[in-house]
Amino acid sequence: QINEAEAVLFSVPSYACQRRTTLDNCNTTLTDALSLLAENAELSEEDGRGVAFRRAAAVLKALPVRVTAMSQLKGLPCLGDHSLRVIKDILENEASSEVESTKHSERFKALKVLTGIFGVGPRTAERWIREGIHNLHQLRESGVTLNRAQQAGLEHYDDLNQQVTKAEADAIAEIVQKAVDSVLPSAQITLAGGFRRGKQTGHDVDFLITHPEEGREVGLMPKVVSWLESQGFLLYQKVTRNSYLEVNDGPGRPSSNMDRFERCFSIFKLAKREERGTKVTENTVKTKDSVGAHMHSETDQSPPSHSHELDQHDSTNRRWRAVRVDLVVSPISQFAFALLGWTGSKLFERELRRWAGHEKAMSLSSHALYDNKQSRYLRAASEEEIFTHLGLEYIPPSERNA
Ligand code: DCP
Ligand code: MG
Repeated sequence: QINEAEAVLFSVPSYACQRRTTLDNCNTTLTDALSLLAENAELSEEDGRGVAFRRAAAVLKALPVRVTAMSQLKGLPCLGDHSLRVIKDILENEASSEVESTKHSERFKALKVLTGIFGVGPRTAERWIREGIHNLHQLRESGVTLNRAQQAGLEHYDDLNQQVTKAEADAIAEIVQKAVDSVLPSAQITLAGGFRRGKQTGHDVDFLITHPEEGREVGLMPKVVSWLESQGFLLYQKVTRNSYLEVNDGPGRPSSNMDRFERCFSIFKLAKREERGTKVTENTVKTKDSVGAHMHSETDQSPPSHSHELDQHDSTNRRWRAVRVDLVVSPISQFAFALLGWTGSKLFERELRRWAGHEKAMSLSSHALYDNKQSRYLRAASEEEIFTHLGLEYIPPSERNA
């Protein structure tokens, strides 16, 4: 038993962007529990509750020791009554009854399965549940109309719900680099998202693309996508156009947190490791008989041989797998903001924007930083400069895992 005197008290600043949060988490039991409640709230479109649980979990992730007694939590920020109740339950009884009943509830399970389909958000899932659709089988039988993204999501459900490894992310980086080199030499790609924070797995792979000369990046996305498509690397793609400079809310009036870069949501057809071998670029791109050819969709449609059947239905006998990839093109003048905005974690991003707005009277987006008091934009050529503008100590990507 630990008494008050032995309990070590920690001083934790209240914004996640003021803290260093590595991937070493001493409190996974507690943070998993709080994250599950956060997820449930988000799936139920109760975003306020979701954020509260996320913030509480993030405080525990930042602690250098495992919490074993409530007394250790004294003075810590962001721990509301509800989160404290859950933590207490787990410390005293090994498990929280609320977490357990949520985890096993039909509603939560159905929301998880349905939103696990690429292209399906909480609102669509909720509607389907009301129509009695709780799983993929019922969805397939229901005859509801799916959009193109959802069709691809359903088709590649198992692959897309299997974590992407760092090795796979690196293999995709090689392909994207090759694509960019082919259509605009000296354009640069940067791995962002969780992998940039040092995670070994992720739900997708995020890339930023830019060019050192402002303006040269214009029109780049369609060319990159065409190249990838022509090489048989894409199972699905949808490019959304940059509308940052469009009429209604130009730079002076940022209307939402959504950023407006040219962005491609895609599903890659990635050769499996055995097939990729060590020379992925040579195999997949140059050689006709190699994996690149297998990756061509026409090849897929052709002779329905026995092995082809296996190819389609049994992932262990397939030579490729589907991986979600996001591509974002940014002009170099906005690149530091794009990089900061696309590195995450999601909570870290949210906290940066909250800090900027509430503490500094500034508006931060993935495009720019606006100082409301000086009524002007603050330029930055690096993430470090943005932290400096914000009056924050620089936190490197590996410590943004809030
Ligand atoms: N991002 C954001 N707002 C969006 C889209 C993305 O703030 N509308 C940022 C925060 C994320 C990063 O971009 O960290 C990438 O988004 P992901 O959903 O891919 O998140 P991660 O890469 O952190 O997680 P995972 O490892 O599961 O892919
Ligand atoms: Mg990601």
